[in-house]
Amino acid sequence: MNDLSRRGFLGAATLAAGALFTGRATAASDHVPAIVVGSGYGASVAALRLGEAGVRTLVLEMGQRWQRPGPDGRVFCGMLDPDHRSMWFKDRTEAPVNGVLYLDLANRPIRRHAGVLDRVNFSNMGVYVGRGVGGGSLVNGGMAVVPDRDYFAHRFPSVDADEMYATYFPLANRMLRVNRIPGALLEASEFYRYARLSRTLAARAGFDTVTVPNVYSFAHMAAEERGEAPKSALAAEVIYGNNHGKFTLDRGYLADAERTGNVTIAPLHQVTRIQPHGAGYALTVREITPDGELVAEKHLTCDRLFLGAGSLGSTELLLRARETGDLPDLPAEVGTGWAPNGNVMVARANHLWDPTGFRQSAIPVLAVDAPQHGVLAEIAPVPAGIETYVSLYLAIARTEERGHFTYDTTTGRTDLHWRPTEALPAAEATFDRINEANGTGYRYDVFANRKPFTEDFCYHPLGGAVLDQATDNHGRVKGYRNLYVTDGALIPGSLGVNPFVTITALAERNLATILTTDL
Ligand code: FAE
Repeated sequence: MNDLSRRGFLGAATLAAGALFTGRATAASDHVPAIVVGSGYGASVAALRLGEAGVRTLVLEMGQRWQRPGPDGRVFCGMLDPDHRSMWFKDRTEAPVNGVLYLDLANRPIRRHAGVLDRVNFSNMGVYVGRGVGGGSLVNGGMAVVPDRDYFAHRFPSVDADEMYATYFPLANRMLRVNRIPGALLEASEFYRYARLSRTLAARAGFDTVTVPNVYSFAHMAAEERGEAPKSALAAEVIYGNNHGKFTLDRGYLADAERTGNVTIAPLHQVTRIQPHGAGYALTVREITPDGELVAEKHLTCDRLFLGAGSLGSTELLLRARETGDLPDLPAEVGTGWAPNGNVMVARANHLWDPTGFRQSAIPVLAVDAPQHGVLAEIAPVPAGIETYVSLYLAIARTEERGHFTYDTTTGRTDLHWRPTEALPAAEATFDRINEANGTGYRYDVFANRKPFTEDFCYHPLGGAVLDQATDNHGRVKGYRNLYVTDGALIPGSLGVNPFVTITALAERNLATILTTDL
């Protein structure tokens, strides 16, 4: 698709959906051969590969299908003017960056609605996740990074790294349409002044800066800058969705899956319970309206169940099933091995002679590499529309620390037990050095906690049903047959880079084996 505008895509998708709902695997029928829960990266891979193999498959996604423009002509609201489309059933937005000069500029009251971004709040950790057909691909920054090979091999000793790096990472990059920013755009665009400045300051501290590939089309971005394409990245769109330019899963894997004729996607369908049913599973599913009213509670059965509800979603479903006795033979490892990929967000102050630019692309393209501290720090935008002199970073620290989840059967609540100790000192060491080299300091006015570092939220929840621990070496859940995990829950807490390429590649690897041996 050359034109990545959502409105252009709408026509084709509506036709496809119309054709499919006359098809065979719908959320109204009781039994389907395969059900995929969720529609993020791992789920989308499963849906496509099952569909191609001729397996009738139903994808149950709790969020909306983001296609129809609102009265303002946009599918998604902007980051600077959030409305009910922004967040998942909240009274007020909960953006990660609060504002500048201690002013709460980013957040405002909103109507409760099935918005595209959720922040799931535990006692000392807020986890951001995408909600909708396409999962995290709808809201994320699009940074598509293959992990360092040695670190990958360290994290996944049971996985054949040769095969991953020769076959599945390249496949994931192709399927996700990963591209790199052209040098001319990076070096000349005023929208990347903030990134170039951070690169200069990092170099003074002796750190290299690397370019980060992305699924946002840089051809589209260049056309945005020339005024020849509708603006999205250059109009401060990210976290609440991009109206143009980003190759999200609903345009890639999921559209391909629907085209097989075997896959149906049911949005606004949340799976709440999994029980055994013959050799397969029975699911309890809540269908809601976009405003949260219950449409129906459904009971569906399947022969094979693929959990792609994300690290939090898949872990919670399994944990609840084990603790309530629905699936008592699930292993003790379910609910363990979780961590936020060492995420720490950092705000630095720049000198008045070093402006970051009041116009900033919302799509990050550079990262400071600090291997001596085990940190890769993405240079993030602050597209506030005013000069802020703030440099923002998402540091990803390599860590060994892990948390775990518990489920309280009386309240029905899932709790996260998480004590961070490693990521913050690593990020501090990196940015102390950058500040020392440049005679600069930190900003205390940007985050709600009034600190220059935040480790109380993350974008990269990983683990909970870790590969080769809670599952076998290909995502088959231990203790049960025909039950699979296919998403970020498989990843043991830390990757050292942004995770979606790895989640996709690992799901491709696992599905290739499952399809040839199990089906
Ligand atoms: P995920 O994409 O989270 O999809 C899970 C889906 O399951 C969601 O659509 C849920 O609504 C749905 N679901 C959950 N529970 C249920 C249920 N019970 N019933 C039905 N549906 C359910 O899973 N990663 C990168 O690599 N690069 C980036 O630049 C980047 N930036 C990010 C920025 C933001 C703001 C956020 C929030 C995340 C970012 N990430 C980034 C993380 C990335 O999006 C995330 O790792 C993947 O989306 C996780 O993929 P999964 O397949 O695990």
